[in-house]
Amino acid sequence: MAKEFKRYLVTSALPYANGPVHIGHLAGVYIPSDIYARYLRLKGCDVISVCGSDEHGVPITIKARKEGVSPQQIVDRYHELIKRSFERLGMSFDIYSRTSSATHAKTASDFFRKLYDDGKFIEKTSMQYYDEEAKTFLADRYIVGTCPKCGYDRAYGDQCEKCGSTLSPDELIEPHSAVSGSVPVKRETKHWYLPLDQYEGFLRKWILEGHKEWKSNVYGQCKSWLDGGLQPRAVSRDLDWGIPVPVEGAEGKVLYVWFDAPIGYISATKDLTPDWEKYWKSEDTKLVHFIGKDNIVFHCIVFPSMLKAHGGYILPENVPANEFLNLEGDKISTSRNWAVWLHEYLDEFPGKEDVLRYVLCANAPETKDNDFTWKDFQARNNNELVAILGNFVNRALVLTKKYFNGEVPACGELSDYDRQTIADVAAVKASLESNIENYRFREALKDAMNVARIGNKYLADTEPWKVIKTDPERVRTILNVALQITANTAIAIEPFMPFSSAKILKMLAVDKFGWERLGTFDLIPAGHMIGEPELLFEKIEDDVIQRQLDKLAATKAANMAAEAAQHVEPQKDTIQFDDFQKMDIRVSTILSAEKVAKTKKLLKLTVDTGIDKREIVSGIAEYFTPEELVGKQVLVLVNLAPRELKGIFSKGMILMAEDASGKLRLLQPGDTTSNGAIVG
Ligand code: B3M
Ligand code: ZN
Repeated sequence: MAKEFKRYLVTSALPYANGPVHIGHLAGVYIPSDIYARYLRLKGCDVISVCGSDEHGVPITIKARKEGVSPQQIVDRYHELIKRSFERLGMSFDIYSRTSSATHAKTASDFFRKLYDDGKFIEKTSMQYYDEEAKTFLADRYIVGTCPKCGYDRAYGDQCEKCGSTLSPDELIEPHSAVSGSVPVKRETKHWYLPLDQYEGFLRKWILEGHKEWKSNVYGQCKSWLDGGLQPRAVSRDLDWGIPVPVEGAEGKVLYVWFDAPIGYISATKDLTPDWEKYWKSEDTKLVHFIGKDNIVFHCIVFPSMLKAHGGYILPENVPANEFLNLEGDKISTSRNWAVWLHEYLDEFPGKEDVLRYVLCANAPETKDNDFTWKDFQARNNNELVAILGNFVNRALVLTKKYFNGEVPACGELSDYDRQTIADVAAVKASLESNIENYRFREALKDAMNVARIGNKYLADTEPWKVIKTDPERVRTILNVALQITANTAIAIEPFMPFSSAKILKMLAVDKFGWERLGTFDLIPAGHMIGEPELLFEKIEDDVIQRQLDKLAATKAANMAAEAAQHVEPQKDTIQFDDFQKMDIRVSTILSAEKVAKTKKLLKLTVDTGIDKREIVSGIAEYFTPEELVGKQVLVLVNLAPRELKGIFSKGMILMAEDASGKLRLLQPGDTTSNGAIVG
């Protein structure tokens, strides 16, 4: 029998305030958590939902250095952007706090100090990488090198972004400073460690025995961490940005960001309510952490061990972490700008907040990584939201307006089909509740949409627009039932699409219903006057999607160019001057150009080399059109042995520059030069 709880504490991973939020964050963490919190509120539960910006950590200080501003300026910029974006998307946190707040500084430092005073830490002096140029120790992302697992040459000291491995700076091959680029030296430094190994027994019992119901991706990751054996983990860093370690002699040291950030949930709750302790310290509270899979170890192993070490706090009842969302088949990446940024979406798709909420829930990576494509976004909007939900609601309201001047008609004798339809809608509730309460939000969304699907089919089957001619009394019943289903739809979709739910209630001219009314059919009384119908959703046309695809294509091209610029072919073997002297390179003008039939890459060029006019076949058709080339002066290697290509006698070679991405560029003399001029 599932334990009954008196209240709920819902936390959502605190986004780093070093960049905007993107669709991967939303699908992984924030949409699920908002659905869950909204549902509990609708049911009248005592629930608080807390979130806030995670404002410490090395990525923020690196960005600040790059931009020549202070870390505080970085976090102020992104805290506001993220907070505003969440509000615009209808994220209904009860508080969106931040870890640079005074409450958090005190809460986190007191938390550390208690563990310190209770002797829960190990103090250890070790040799750590130090950048003598920048005069700073190199923690986590401050040090880069080659990943020992996959060979990626820009792996960080704490993690390889390419293969996802958790690393330590000592594992990096050819480590160098991300601050100055210099090769670091080792320097002695003292830090405090949480001896996670001492909590293995507690964690095994609490998770592996006590929470077999956790999602398999979460349970599995916890099991492998525990089976791998836990090591003491440093909870302080040599940094000047963060919460100072509250111990004498710890100048220049701050709390490790992953020690302080989860405590941010507690400090946010303190800022929200003086009753914060009943949420964090009572076994009658159900604590649920919504996170992405890369945060599982911190929320299931590290933070619970901290709470256990501190004492007096409850532990999470569930941590329904999602996997990752990809974008158009590629991993979403902030550094490569490969993302759909929430604030840009909101600006480019005004009024379509619920479309994004719907698509990201329908496609959520709940058990495995999943892919977001703009084509799927368009299809779900047009074929599901417009064609089913929007169409049903619009018909029910417009027909009531048309046939009864907006007055809700009385319901007459119900037919068997009417009764079956009503029973089908009522039956949705149990499945919808079970799916939400078990964090199966994709399935829950299908249930919620089923209410509209049933309503849509009911109108299509009963055809009131035909029956009105012969039996207006019957139409009164049909539309009364349809309007009750419309009101049920508003309740069922509220956790998922709050904006559309509110629009339906406004068109029905009724106030918000409680969850307990879902599945009832006396929601809209006869005689009630409905409001003005308006379209809930509009079709998204191909050109709108193409613009987004073009934007991503431009990003990809920019990334390839940037990648290429960073990757230069190593120099070839040394040659003698005489070897070079053998080559005869002349300035030449391209007189004509045409595609070589039945080939994709070849162009036949007629070139004036100053010596003669000759034909040259060149494999550049994928980079240049014939029109682009005619009249251009280029450099030609004229004494290359002639070759026959596709029946054409090619005498010479046009010199090109090819970067690592394979893109070709013409090599041209800066000023117009006479054909035949010798290049040497
Ligand atoms: N700031 C977000 C991330 O790892 C991290 C979550 C903290 S939750 C306490 O993407
Ligand atoms: Zn790697």
